[in-house]
Amino acid sequence: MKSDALFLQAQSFLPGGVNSPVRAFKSVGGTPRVIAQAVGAELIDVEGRSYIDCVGAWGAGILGHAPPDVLRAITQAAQLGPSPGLCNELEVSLAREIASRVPCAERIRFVNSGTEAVMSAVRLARAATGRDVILKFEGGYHGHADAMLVRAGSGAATLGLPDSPGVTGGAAADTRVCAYNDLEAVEATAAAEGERLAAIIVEPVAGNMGVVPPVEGFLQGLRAVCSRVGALLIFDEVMTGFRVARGGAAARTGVQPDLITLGKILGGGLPIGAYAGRADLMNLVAPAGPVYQAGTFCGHPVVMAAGLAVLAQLTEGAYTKLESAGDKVERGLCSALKAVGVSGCVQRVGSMLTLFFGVERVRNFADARRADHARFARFFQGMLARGVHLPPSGYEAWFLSTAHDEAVLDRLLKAAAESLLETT
Ligand code: KE4
Repeated sequence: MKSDALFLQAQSFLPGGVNSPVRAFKSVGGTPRVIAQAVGAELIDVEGRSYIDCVGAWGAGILGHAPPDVLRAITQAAQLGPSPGLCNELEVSLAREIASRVPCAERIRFVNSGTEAVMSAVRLARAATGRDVILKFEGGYHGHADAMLVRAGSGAATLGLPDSPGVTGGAAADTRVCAYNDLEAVEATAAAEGERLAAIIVEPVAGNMGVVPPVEGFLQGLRAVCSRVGALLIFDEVMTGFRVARGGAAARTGVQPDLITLGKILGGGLPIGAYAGRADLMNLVAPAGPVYQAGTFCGHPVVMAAGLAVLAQLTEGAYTKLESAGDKVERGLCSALKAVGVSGCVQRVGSMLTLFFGVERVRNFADARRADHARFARFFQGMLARGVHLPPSGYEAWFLSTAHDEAVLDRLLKAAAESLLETT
């Protein structure tokens, strides 16, 4: 198999044969498929085999792969010359578009990844409050900056590395961790930390321990705690931004953070991150203020053009379609579980969802760990053999796109029913 040979070669040059750990199929077994092309809801590997894609570029691919308008925008911008590393008009246009959708985003700074966005937002929160302590949630994944690699989710959880070697005690000393959805624990930590608490950072819909929605009142509670103790609330919407609603989770829940991080969808498939928030906070960022953050490729015009092209297609109609696709898959999976008498649950917000085996509900990382991940691995292989590529970890979200039409969803659910039967 060509993928095998290529993946073997890759391991001679790339650690683990990949450029991001979760791609290595460590928790599901087997060899990663080497993808040669992606279009719409379809991935095509180097053997020419086709798969329905539920990885969705880890959330970025909300319009499916290679959407024509986005490709056109990228080509046009690229033909004007690559990023000169100076000011350009497109960065202002995209910032204006974001500000029109995301109420708290009065000022925006573009960076090149979600990690950079979170790292910068945390630095800004510490500078703005003059405080050091950051509270995150177990199983929350906010990129691989040192202070965030404390009981982290996503690939860190998948590989059993939630606290990575190389992160010094000093770097993690000011990071506190609570269980997701546990407002009492947050209240206790806020009381204990008092005026040391700079910020709470939260995925307003957790997507890196599998999809775990906030329980009623959780986000509102975080907002109240932060306002009461003078800490900032940071919504990490790298995944949920423009995914769960036109204005992201802040718009969907009505809870306004002080700072927000964005990424993935915003780049139209190209590398991007952004942090944004109230003008009085963001104007502390250099050169408007003293908080330093910089980047050669920040605001790259080709990436800005891709982002504008994606957002232009994310109309209310698109979200209606995404919601309907998510609902269909959720209902189909639940009835397939029932038909074969397999215990499990589907947790979903909009077009991001996770099928957990062996548990009835997942409210936090401890619940997610209790799920039957060995069962998921068998199911993953069954789906792959039937031409459906799920994210290769039970701690990830499946993503649907506007390219996942009825016929694609029917094929996906047929493969799921057969794979469930086979792996019972
Ligand atoms: P990046 O640095 O990977 O662009 O973004 C980090 C990040 C920050 N915040 C949230 C909520 C995120 O989900 C992510 C990255 N998500 C993972 C997928 N769960 C990226 C996939 C990977 O690590 O290969």
